[in-house]
Amino acid sequence: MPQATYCHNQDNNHRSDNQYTLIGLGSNLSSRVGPSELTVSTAIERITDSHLTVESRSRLFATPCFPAGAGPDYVNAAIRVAGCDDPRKILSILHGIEAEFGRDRAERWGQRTLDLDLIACGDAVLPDHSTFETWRALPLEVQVGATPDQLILPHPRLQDRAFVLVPLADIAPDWRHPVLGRTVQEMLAELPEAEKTAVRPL
Ligand code: PH2
Ligand code: MG
Ligand code: MG
Repeated sequence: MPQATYCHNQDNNHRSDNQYTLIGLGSNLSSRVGPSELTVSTAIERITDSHLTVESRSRLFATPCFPAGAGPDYVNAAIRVAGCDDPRKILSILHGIEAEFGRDRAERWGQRTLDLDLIACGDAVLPDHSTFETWRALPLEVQVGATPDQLILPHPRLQDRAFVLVPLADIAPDWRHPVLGRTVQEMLAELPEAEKTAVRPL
């Protein structure tokens, strides 16, 4: 095993080998287990009980809905799962858990009981670099109405969103974006200060 690539002499959150999967959690509507905060923390327990190995979890954060006014504030968090071999299998496990928490995928865009987003799987760029680039470069007005029908990795908007990057900085500050070449910490440093301070730890 290539154990030497792990940084045993550092905080476990500062692994820079990218050999893990990053998942974002969000909720802005109560589920059967309760309000969003409880929904997100229960979902993390549920993922821990699945076949996925949760290596670390971020704090929970209250975040303003994006786009502003589209719905209630969210609770967001992120987790790091060991390995990065089979993103489509991980996605199908996540979809199953969303359904258990009452996620209705036809519901209005602004509100969801539980949203589990596959943010990154190690260095994977899916389905290929050029499709990834097309989605990453999508103008803001098109982004709101366009949903890809295939898995795009890394998540094409992760570098723009404080509600994704602030939780990620808790668990994977040194993960490096395989296309942009920047770490979570570096991407976060480029966001406007007001967007970062609007993401408040709970
Ligand atoms: N998710 C969305 C749309 N808007 N806003 C915040 N603050 N947090 C989210 O997780 C979020 C959002 C679509 O999944
Ligand atoms: Mg989402
Ligand atoms: Mg989603």
